[in-house]
Amino acid sequence: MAPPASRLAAALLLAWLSLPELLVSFAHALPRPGDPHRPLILPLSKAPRDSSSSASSSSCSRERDHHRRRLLGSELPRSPSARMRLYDDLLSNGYYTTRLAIGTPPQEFALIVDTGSTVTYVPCSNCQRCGKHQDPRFQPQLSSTYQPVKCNAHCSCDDARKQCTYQRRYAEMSSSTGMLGNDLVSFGNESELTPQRAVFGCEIVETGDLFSQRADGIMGLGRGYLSIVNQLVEKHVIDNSFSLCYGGMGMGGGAMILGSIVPPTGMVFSHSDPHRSPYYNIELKEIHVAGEPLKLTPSIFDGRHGTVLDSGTTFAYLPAKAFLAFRDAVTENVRSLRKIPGPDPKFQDVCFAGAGWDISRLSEVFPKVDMVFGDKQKLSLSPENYLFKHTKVPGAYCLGIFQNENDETTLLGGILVRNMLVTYDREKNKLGFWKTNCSELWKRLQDTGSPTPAPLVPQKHNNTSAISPSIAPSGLTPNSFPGKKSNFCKHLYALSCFCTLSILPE
Ligand SMILES: *C1O[C@H](CO)[C@@H](O)[C@H](O)[C@H]1NC(C)=O
Ligand SMILES: *[C@@H]1O[C@H](CO)[C@@H](O)[C@H](O)[C@H]1NC(C)=O
Ligand SMILES: *[C@@H]1O[C@H](CO)[C@@H](O)[C@H](O)[C@H]1NC(C)=O
Ligand SMILES: *[C@@H]1O[C@H](CO)[C@@H](O)[C@H](O)[C@H]1NC(C)=O
Repeated sequence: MAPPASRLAAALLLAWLSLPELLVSFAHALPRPGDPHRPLILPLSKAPRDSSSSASSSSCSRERDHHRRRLLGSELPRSPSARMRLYDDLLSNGYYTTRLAIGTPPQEFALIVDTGSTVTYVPCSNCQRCGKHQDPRFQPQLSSTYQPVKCNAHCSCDDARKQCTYQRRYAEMSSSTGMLGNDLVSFGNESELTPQRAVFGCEIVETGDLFSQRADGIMGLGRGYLSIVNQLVEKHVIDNSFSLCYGGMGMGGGAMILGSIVPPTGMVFSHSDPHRSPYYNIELKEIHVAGEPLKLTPSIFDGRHGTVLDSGTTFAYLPAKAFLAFRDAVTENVRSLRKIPGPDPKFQDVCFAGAGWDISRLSEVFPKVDMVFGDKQKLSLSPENYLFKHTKVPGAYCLGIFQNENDETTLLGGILVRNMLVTYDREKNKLGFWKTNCSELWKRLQDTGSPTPAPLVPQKHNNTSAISPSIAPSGLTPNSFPGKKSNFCKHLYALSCFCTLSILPE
């Protein structure tokens, strides 16, 4: 049910799309700090700001939509976006990170981009129990703009009843506890978005995977007051949308855009119902393997939280019946390959040897998999969206889709969206998917008039190209094989405890 205003906006958008020259002149006319060429990106340009909405939700309450429409006058208002590089890789790290700077002068962090949670947090200089991560801890005392979030009626307070605290608990003792602070957050010098004040967590205690992981912390992109997206949208500095593009198998890295983009032609959409669950859900109806629908009723993908897209989860998890049907159909279609044990004897991975080195030729060996959404929208997956490379046997690959043991939720993690631009259009309550080379997507973003790509952070290694994934931490042991154990549990727990999360002060 599109309100009239958004239909008007859609019409304007169409008109705008068909007039790229107009866009060019507008873009040049708009006074903006920084490079005037930057917004000239097609097809990945930003949408004109037809409206702004702020969708806020308390941890448990339904999402409320306030549509604060703006009349379009002679000027074409638009919101800047933050364009950020992604680093790391699914197989070596189990996650993708971005660089976020907090404070004045900025202190930089590598944060896991996580659409499945809300609070953004980094280790604090006075942390009592924090692991060794890739950057120094945040030092509030060195930031001239830092403000503690003072204790108030709406938050949990520290013992001194001075500062608000937050706590996230995950399975297996994984947890993050800390103080809420407010400071300028900056999105890198490749973003148009200027530094903005935001509430974030300064960690005092971290346990489990949050303690042992190399990344410094989490950047929460979920739905909820403390989400960085909600905060920026609340302040009307970005449109109510963001996009992630995860680099492919063997590549890693990728790109993130906070703010809206014009959806590329051919983007496949699914409705995402904010009332269905607090997570970014989609309407998954069918899965096809090699063109054949799995014999399942569509309701199987609607159990518990429904089908949830969680960028912070490594792999994908289907309800038992759907998993078994999927596994059997894939196995049936790769008869030429040899079934072998997985890299970690603790797990009963389904692996196949003899597929060869060349990732680009995997689709000649492994079947095409399609996901069918409501409205019959069909998204075709490549083998890299459901397989991961066997870490011990060259040329072998394992199913990166598992059985969800304890839960009827269909949980789709990062693997499913490798080399896919995913737009989380919170304004229009839909998620868009577009197959692309996410390594080149970033290059394309760069090639549209902006200066040569500059690393967001001074590179520690001379040789680490900013586009390529950062180097895997050395000393990766089979035991630290990412995925099922760590991220799965983490998010399984997250899915079950969303409502107990922190309360936004003010
Ligand atoms: C990396 O550095 C080494 C030695 O400094 C050099 O020989 C090599 O060409 C560099 N590689 C790239 C891709 O810049
Ligand atoms: C961005 O910042 C890096 C390091 O902070 C710097 O080397 C680079 O020149 C900057 N790039 C631009 C386009 O300002
Ligand atoms: C994507 O682009 C990168 C960089 O141009 C290239 O190395 C890689 O092979 C491409 N990946 C695919 C799947 O085409
Ligand atoms: C970077 O390059 C410089 C000069 O080429 C060299 O002295 C230094 O050891 C290199 N550092 C790393 C981390 O490779």
